[in-house]
Amino acid sequence: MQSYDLIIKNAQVVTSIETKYADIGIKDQKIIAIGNNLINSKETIDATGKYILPGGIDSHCHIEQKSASGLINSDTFESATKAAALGGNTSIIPFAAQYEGFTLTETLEDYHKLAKKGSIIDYAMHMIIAGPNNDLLNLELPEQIRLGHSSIKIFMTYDRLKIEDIDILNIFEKARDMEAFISVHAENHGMITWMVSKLLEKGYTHPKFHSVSHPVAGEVEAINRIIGISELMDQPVMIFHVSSEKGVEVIRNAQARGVKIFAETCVQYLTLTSDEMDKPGVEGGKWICSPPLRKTRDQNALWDAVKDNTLCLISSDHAPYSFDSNGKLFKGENPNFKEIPNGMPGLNWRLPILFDEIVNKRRKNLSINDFVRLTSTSPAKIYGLYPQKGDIEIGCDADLVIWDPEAITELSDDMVVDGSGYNPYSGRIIKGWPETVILRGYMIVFNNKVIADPGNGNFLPTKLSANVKPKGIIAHDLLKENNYGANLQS
Ligand code: DUC
Ligand code: ZN
Ligand code: ZN
Repeated sequence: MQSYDLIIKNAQVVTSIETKYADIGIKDQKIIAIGNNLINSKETIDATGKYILPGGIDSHCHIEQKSASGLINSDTFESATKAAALGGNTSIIPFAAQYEGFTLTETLEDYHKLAKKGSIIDYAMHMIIAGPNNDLLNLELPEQIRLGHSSIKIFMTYDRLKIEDIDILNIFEKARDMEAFISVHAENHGMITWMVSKLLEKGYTHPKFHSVSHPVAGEVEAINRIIGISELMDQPVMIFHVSSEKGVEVIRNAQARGVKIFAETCVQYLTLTSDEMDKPGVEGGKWICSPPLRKTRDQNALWDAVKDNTLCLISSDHAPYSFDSNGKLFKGENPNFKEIPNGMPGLNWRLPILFDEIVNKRRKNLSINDFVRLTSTSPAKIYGLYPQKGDIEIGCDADLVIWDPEAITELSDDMVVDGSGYNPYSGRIIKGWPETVILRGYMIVFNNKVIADPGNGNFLPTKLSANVKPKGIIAHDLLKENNYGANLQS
């Protein structure tokens, strides 16, 4: 008779496509049975009245990363992944940020050391490329893609990170040739720089002016530009952290005419507005992130776009800075909005808040299956982790989260285990909580306590997923083999 290491009994098993009562049998870190009345296990969990969902995958989070301002996020891989696990995640995709003057290889080695030492959950790794020189593009990149880093992030703004269109085109060409996917921070750098200087010149220094300084027009322009480049090169992209109604419109229109682009938003853009920054003193700096929080109207449009799949996943963009001289206030007690580092904590809060919005409040009539799709299955499918991650099926890693749909929690600063020391959602009362988290068959969170050790996480090498491959209908004159069109007869 089949024996198991662990059986979870009597719960409703939820995937991106169905919800059903079943027992789940686990052996050697994998799901090996889904059925009724499973028996013969070393350990059994009775999950009556609960839901079992695939572990959350937060595919956009910054951990121990050197920011454009030179400051490191207020987290270690240990603190960040504890927060992530407590928030129902079993995998993350943080960044290795390469700056001008550093090789991609040494950058990746550094971040891998940190992740290997501290992470309590599994992780893949995006590569940020900010200094795309010839050696990096021709020698390092192919090797790193081969080693399992199939995702590249580029920035169109931030002084030390942004790259010019010519470099974007070079990276797109390489990515297409070598089978990598590209994500983009799309905001117009010139517009932001100009707005900031005009506002500061007039003495508008309060945190609330951060939102004005990143105009929606800048997001729209950069999204349009990156779509044009993506179309020219037939290289699909992920547009990160879409924040505005107008940004969504551009993406929806491009998708409608057949451009293969993907877009995400983040929990903060769906649930907070720029009013958060309008608090006395510099308190509002806690909510400074880029793109900035927008208006209720934008929030509504983002939910509509989640509903119609214009936005196909929801991440946290976790990028915490403590609210003191080591973080948000590193330029002094009374900084202007531009001197406050950009970013908010979110690894711990993304899933509980979205569960409340989607499953409990039924926002836009989304379902619990949509919740799984947006927060686990889609990130796995897009970034090359599927079917190992992101689903509950025979053969998948046994990454499972037991949700109590009835638990009521008031979010507070006291709950914070990440390095920020504050909870941007403090005071919010939510229903539903990920009470038990299982990674590859081992319990890592039980009764809201982390019971795993740092170093527990495995690196997840990725390959370009078939879902995000080029369409293969590139204007054939753009192909190198055709000399970029130079030898075509008209
Ligand atoms: N914006 C980013 O682009 N990255 C990290 C945090 C932020 O606010
Ligand atoms: Zn970004
Ligand atoms: Zn980010």
